[in-house]
Amino acid sequence: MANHGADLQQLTSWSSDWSKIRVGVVGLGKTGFSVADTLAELGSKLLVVSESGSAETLDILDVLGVEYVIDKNPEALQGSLGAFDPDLLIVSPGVEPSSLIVAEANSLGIPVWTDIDLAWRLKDRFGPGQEWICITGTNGKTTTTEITEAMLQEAGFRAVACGNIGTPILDCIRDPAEFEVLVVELSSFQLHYLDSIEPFSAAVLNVANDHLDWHGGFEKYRAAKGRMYENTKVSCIYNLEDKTTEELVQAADVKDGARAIGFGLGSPARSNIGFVEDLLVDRAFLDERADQALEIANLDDLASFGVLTPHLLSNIAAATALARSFGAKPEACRAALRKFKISAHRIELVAELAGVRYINDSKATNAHAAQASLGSFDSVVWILGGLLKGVDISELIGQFAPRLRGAVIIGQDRAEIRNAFALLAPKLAVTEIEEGDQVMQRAVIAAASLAQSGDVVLLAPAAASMDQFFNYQERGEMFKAAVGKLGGESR
Ligand code: UMA
Repeated sequence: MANHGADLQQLTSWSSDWSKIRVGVVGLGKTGFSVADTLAELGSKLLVVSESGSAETLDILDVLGVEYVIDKNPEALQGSLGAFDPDLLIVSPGVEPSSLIVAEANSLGIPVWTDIDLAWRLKDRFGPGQEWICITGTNGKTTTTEITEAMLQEAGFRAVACGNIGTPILDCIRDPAEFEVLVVELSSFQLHYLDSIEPFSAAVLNVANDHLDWHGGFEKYRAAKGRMYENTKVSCIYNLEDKTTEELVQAADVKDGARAIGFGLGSPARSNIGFVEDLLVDRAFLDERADQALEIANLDDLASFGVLTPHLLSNIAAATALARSFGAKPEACRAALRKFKISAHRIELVAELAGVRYINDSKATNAHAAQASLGSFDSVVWILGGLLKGVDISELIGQFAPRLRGAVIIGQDRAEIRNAFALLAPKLAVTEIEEGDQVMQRAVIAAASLAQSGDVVLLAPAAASMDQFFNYQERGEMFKAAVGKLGGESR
């Protein structure tokens, strides 16, 4: 490993001397650009290597004087990095641990960080005291992050959501708004590489199979999620209905005094948050929690959420726990819930045509998310498929086959899904949509022909979208457009 006089242990602050280190930045999407931009400002010596990079981004790097190598060939990128001789690599979350570059860095003892580790050291950009509230989980991260942000803002805190949700964390660290609390959505990719942070409060919403090909198996994925609670200072928030999350809290090395707070759909015991009939109540963040509960909201306050699935109620309880742990008052939580608008593509009612409801849950990019939406409806024509990411979805198919009127399969991994249906629900009407033009429109027409009044046509693919669409948003937009073409009134 190179030694250029840099001691990474000393680099703990925005005001540390970052100019002595040589940093290899791997990947040039949102993360890589934010890292390069930040470290260029701090004077580090940089080489960005990436398999791709937009012309616009490369222009900016030219202006910043940052060197880069763009090459599809990982060996070429590795060669350039080797010649650059970095003290530190900062990788984008999409870069797999088994990749040549990461494997080489590990064998040479070169530390590998993500933007999250860098941001932790730079979070005093506008002074000390910024806190992080961190959220992960297989499913529901983004919604929970957004609700937490809304509650904290309503309570008067300068709060912002960032991380995997889409805004790179370094952008928020450097934002002149001088945020006092970041609500950080963390993916299993970011957690895998995470070195050491100290969240104010942390939540793991649930743990189920996802991204198994990236991590190399469920145990590694679970272990990555478990890192979320390490060093938490105030509240470790876990899901009472998901035993794994509680086990992860128990196994974590947290700061003295940190409390475990459970959230769930049932009536909460002391130190938990949950529901008593149609009331959301807090029995965690009040002095009289032994024998009292604090009302946060009722189901009428949640009207703007649309379809209130159990999964969504669980996210709301988790967000309430996080916001309350930071001191948001019950009335602020309630006001935020009343105003909240759920983002598009999450169990979104698109139209009702001839008694059939068309629901867009394109955000269901894994089996766990699809399970949450399938479980919310009694009779479903299910549009599914795409990239399964190494996950076997037969259990999901077996579980929900009795509720299905039919299924329409799209995407690259169709054969696997078709075989699972043949085995587990051989009598079910299953239509396969071949690749080609207007995949979603053909899928919606096929689903409509199977559906009967009272059914739901549900796009909940249980798979990633990138084989046929730019991302899950585009997949959802295409679904909405195709439903629109069926000729009904959109709502
Ligand atoms: N690249 C390489 N080599 C590789 C992999 C990627 O050079 O082995 C390059 C690509 O050519 C491209 C860049 O790296 O130039 C892309 O990096 P990236 O895939 O890490 O994507 P970013 O644009 O940096 O976006 C990342 C997150 N993406 C992933 O984790 C895959 C975004 O989450 C996140 O919003 C963003 O950082 C800001 O923090 C997206 C996501 O899909 C939404 N997340 C997954 C999920 O939610 O399931 C984990």
